[in-house]
Amino acid sequence: MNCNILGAPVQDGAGRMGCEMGPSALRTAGLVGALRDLGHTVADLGTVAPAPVRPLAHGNLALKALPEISAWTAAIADAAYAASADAMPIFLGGDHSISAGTLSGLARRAARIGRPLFVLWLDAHPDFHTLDTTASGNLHGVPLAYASGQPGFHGYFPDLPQRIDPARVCTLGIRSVDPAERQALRAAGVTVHDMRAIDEHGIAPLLGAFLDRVTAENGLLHVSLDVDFLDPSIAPAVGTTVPGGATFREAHLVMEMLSDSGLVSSLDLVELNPFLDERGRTATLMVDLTASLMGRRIMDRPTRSF
Ligand code: HAR
Ligand code: MN
Ligand code: MN
Repeated sequence: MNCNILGAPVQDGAGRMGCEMGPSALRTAGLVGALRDLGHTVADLGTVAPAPVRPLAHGNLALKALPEISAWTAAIADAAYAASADAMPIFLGGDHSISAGTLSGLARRAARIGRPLFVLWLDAHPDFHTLDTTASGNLHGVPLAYASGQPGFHGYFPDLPQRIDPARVCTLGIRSVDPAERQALRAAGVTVHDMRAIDEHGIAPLLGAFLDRVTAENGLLHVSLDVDFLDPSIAPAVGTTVPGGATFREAHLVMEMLSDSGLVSSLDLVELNPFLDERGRTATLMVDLTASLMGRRIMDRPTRSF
């Protein structure tokens, strides 16, 4: 496969600094080499340049860095559209606000080629706040709401070329949801597989059912992997740790099943804060998970097994 690597060193969407170093840490942990070892052709397209910032005033006074994140979203959307023309893009965050841009650009690409875009959101959080409902004001908490056309972004974030149907979004690993998000997720029809569902059923059947839906509609599949999907004991380098996350094997199993499916057309690696890491172990784990997604195997498995 041909892969396009693109850095999006955004940190203003998170509550603390450090995600700006995410792309460097993922490169240092050997992302490009790992992909090449698996036989992929990799182009490192470098770093997205932010668009000019213009002043924006909003009634929610808690909002932080709205002009900056709005500008980043415009730049990243254009870059994502371009990077998805001829290859599988892998976006290196940066906090999760970058997905406002990646999802926008990828939705435009999917519409252009006439296929539905599905999203697998691997995260402790659904990131389904609007500009009006976020209480923290941290804009890494809004990208999924924005990209799926929830109200209140007009005039503040770039107008979406194409919204993602929330019925084609599956969130997995969720364990921190604010009341306004809970209500909006239900109303919009997003599939939410929280950690309790994973405990009760196991992660494989939940993911398998979603992949069957993508297959049935001949969809494209974007995967957005937030570091805090993982349990903090294995992935400490994130500003918003939540206990009770995915285990090492649950995370690799998700990636292995995604690889078997052959459905994944784009990937975000987000929220890595190298300032909080322990000797690079979280960056290394994110690279290893990407390798599993891109075909690394313990043993050969000739047929799909779920
Ligand atoms: N829901 C909380 C808020 O809006 C926490 C959002 C945290 N988001 C991320 N990415 N870290 O998932 O502030
Ligand atoms: Mn997130
Ligand atoms: Mn999160």
